[in-house]
Amino acid sequence: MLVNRQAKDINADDVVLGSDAAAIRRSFVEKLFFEVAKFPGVATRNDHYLALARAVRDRILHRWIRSARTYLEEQHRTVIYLSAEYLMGPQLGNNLFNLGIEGPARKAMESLGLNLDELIEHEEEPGLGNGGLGRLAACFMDSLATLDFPAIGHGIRYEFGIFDQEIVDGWQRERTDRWLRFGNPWEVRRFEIEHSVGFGGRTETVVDAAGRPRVKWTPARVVWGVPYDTPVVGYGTVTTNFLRLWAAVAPEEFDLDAFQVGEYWRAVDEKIRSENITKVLYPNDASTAGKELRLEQEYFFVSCALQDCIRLLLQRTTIDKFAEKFAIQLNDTHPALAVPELMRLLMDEHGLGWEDAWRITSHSFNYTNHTLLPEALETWPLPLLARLLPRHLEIVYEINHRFLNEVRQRFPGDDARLSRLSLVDEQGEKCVRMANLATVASQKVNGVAALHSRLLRETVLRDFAELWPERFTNVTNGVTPRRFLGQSNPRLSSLVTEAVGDGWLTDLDRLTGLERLAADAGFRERWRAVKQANKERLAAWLHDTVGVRVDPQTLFDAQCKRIHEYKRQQLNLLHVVWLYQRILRGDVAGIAPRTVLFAGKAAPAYQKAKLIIRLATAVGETVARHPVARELLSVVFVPDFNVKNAQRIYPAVDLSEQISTAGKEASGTGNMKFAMNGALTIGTLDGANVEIREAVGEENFFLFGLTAAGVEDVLRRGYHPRGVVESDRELADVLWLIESGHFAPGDPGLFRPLVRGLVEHDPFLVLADFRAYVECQGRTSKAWSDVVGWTTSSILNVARVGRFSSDRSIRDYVREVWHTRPVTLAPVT
Ligand code: F58
Repeated sequence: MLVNRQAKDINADDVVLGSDAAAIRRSFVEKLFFEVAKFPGVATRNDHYLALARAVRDRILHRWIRSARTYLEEQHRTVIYLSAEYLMGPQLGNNLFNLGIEGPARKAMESLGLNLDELIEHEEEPGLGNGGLGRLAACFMDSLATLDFPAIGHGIRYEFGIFDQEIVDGWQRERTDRWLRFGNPWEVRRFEIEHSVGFGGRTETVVDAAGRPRVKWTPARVVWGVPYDTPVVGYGTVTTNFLRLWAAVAPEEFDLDAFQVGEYWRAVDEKIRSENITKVLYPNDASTAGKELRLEQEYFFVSCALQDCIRLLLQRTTIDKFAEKFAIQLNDTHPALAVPELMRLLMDEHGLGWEDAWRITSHSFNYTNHTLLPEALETWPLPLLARLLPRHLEIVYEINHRFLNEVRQRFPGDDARLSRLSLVDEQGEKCVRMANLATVASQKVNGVAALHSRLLRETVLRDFAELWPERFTNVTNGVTPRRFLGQSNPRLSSLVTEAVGDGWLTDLDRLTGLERLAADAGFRERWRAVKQANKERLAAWLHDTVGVRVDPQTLFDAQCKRIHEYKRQQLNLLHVVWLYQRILRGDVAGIAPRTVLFAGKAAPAYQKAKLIIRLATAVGETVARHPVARELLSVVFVPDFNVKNAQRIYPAVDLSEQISTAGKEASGTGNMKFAMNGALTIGTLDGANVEIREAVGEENFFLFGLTAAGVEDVLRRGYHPRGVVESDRELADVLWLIESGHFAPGDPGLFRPLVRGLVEHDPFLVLADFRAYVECQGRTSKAWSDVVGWTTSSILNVARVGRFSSDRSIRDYVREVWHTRPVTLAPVT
């Protein structure tokens, strides 16, 4: 669509929205009447929520226009974040917070007889991600805007996000996430933009107008990608970036040929098939789906994103400036098809030769790896690629051919190395290794914590690190303190502000100012009171929604994350059962009364993970029935762990469980959120735990278990879990109690597969670490009884976690990877 360049006197500054209570009230009323089309008496809570959201969105769009205009005119290098997942969390509360207008909004609502908290609470979050990876993308969007870096996030507008989890009779039950059913007030659909994305078909070489040979791809099928933008407002700044999520729509309402010959169903079929591409998020968190539709999703959104970058670029300059203007970050390999897609667009659509196209491509991309687990490393079978993306496969072959020639020159005769480095895995079913593709095309490759980055260089990408050592770097993850401390823990935030002054939310290292107060008895008392109040709030919520009563005086011990064997919820449960047995024996000396909280979703097809949830609920029920045990112990499975629920939990926890098998958790980010809210960590030397422990001090961290090297050692020597059981009487008793059916009287064999799995295989060394874990938990109990010591450690944890702000991560990316500059904007009214 043509841009109308005559209309130049239209100025956003003519509109004064105001941010006081009266102005917000006025906007709210306007929105309720003229956008939501409701009036008092018929308006529902959702209508009020929509009206307020729209009023807030206007204020954000005001800033966004200032940002977008400046970026367009001044042509700054922009970060293009490509991620198949974004777990943004609820928007209203966070946007009010970042805009700094929560107070006036509250007043405005009060003046109308409405309660702001109820409206914030009403919002259903867009669950467009599985876990850590998607939430990291959202934290990065917040930090990029807050630090004034031009950035666009591209992703998929899944109509159904991650399933909602219910617990029915102790089992996980999945419900479709119909997050769009009451409307989404935050997004802006851009009707004037659409990109066509092809699938299948064939390629041929043709001669172009200039007489040069060019490849022409004629897809068998085309879908349109249409963008929906969600603005992301920085905290305390005008800068407002956006997340552009792509939805697939069929280009024709019907296949007219089919329709005309009377095949109505076949005609509609094609439309359904196209639009299915963005229907649903694959709910796997640590293994690849390997499905054709997943490949379609991945290609679909990166094609839209790159076509969109080129569209923007050509508004102001020429195609050869691509790499200068964009720094593209691949959030894992899910968007790695962007590499052959950019090559294709540059060569086939814009007429560049291979060398020029490759120079641009290889100067644009960077790749972040989030896992070393073999089952999570993406590979795509050649036949599938040949069928769905024939042109891209040709390009991948050519990249590989040129790359392997380079390797041959450096390592003549080293065929084994060649086959390890190849983009194509020739063993068994031939596949493209997406991590290799991403690495070959990137300026920088990073892991997400120091240990993970090292292991990445030493294992999965070892040969690449040998080839190009300078390409590898580490950027330790971080989390946004705005959402995870400022917004979700207002009590602690006020206390921190009182202690260290303003400004810490954008300069988290200022939390070190708390250190000196750790020795101040009065301050400790207030700190403790904040945690206590947060625990009471969580307890009340658990009572209202889950229907369980927990005692806020007990130690709140929480493990909240996806359910996976490598994260070792089973180890936690073995300890719980061990405590239970001690209580039954009357051996209660030194046991701190605890509430053990579990939360997290299991992939719907991951039977073992679902059985682990069942074990947690079963142990919880059994303990709750026992009159003595329940005085010292309670075990609660909190359903539907998502961003919204996470924000209720983090502020109220005393002890954070970060107990993955060393070497398996790339970083973890929940570990940071708990620590930032004053929980102490019990954990292994895995992922970012290593750095958290270094930061907070080893005396303020409960460490146990094998190291990554130790794990490898045990496995190399031959690990015999049965031997461990035979040498540990208490462990044998714990396993026996579970296997005996004690926790599943109606179905005594229920948990046998879990026990068998541990005793016979135990791939994640749960039993090997059992004794160390139980002993370490003994130390947590002891520490809990020392209120002064615990509170001191809690304060010191918060004081020293400044480096786990996602602002620090973003600054690291800017310095090491993106080389972009911040852009400061004039204020808006
Ligand atoms: C997570 N990965 C890591 N993947 O497990 C965690 O250690 C890290 O802190 C986090 O990334 C951020 O770096 C993760 O969440 C997924 O959810 C993928 C979704 C798509 C399929 C494969 C897993």
